Amino acid sequence: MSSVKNNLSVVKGSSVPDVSQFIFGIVWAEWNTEITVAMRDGAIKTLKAHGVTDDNIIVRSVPGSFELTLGAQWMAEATEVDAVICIGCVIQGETKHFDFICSAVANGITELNIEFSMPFIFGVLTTNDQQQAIDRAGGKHGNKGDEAAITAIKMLALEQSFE
Ligand code: DLZ
Repeated sequence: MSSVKNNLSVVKGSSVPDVSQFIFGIVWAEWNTEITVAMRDGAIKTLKAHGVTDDNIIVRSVPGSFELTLGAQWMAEATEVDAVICIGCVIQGETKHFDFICSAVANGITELNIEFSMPFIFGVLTTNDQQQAIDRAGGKHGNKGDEAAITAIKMLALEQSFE
């Protein structure tokens, strides 16, 4: 993808290297917005804390988690992103919708990783209830959006280590 990544100097000895020259995409789902916005903002904050500028963060939304795969694919095709962080929150309901959405988005994002040979991060909460989601979107169990950003950074550092 982006050619600038070939110039990256990974900081040795640091568990999370400087990735200020990489371009990151974030695709977030509008379902359970209060959760996904907190995760999205956590991911952006974490990227910036590691030196990524606003210009190198491309953010788009999709209606629901099911649409994350196609949204991320379009982003990868249309831009120079080096990694895409996919953010969603699927909460168990009374029907089987939960199972279908979770399995579709997990499989879809897995396929994108392989198809593009690029990190597409699975930042999708799959919880039994709203409270479990709140706890993981800036609550007592941290923010999975932050963790998704760190995962993207670490995968790019891993890729760099093979070049
Ligand atoms: C339909 C639906 C339901 C019931 N629940 C969720 C959810 O908890 N989280 C989420 O991100 N999206 C949900 N959706 C919407 C689907 O992801 C999708 O947008 C629709 O099925 C249209 O394809």
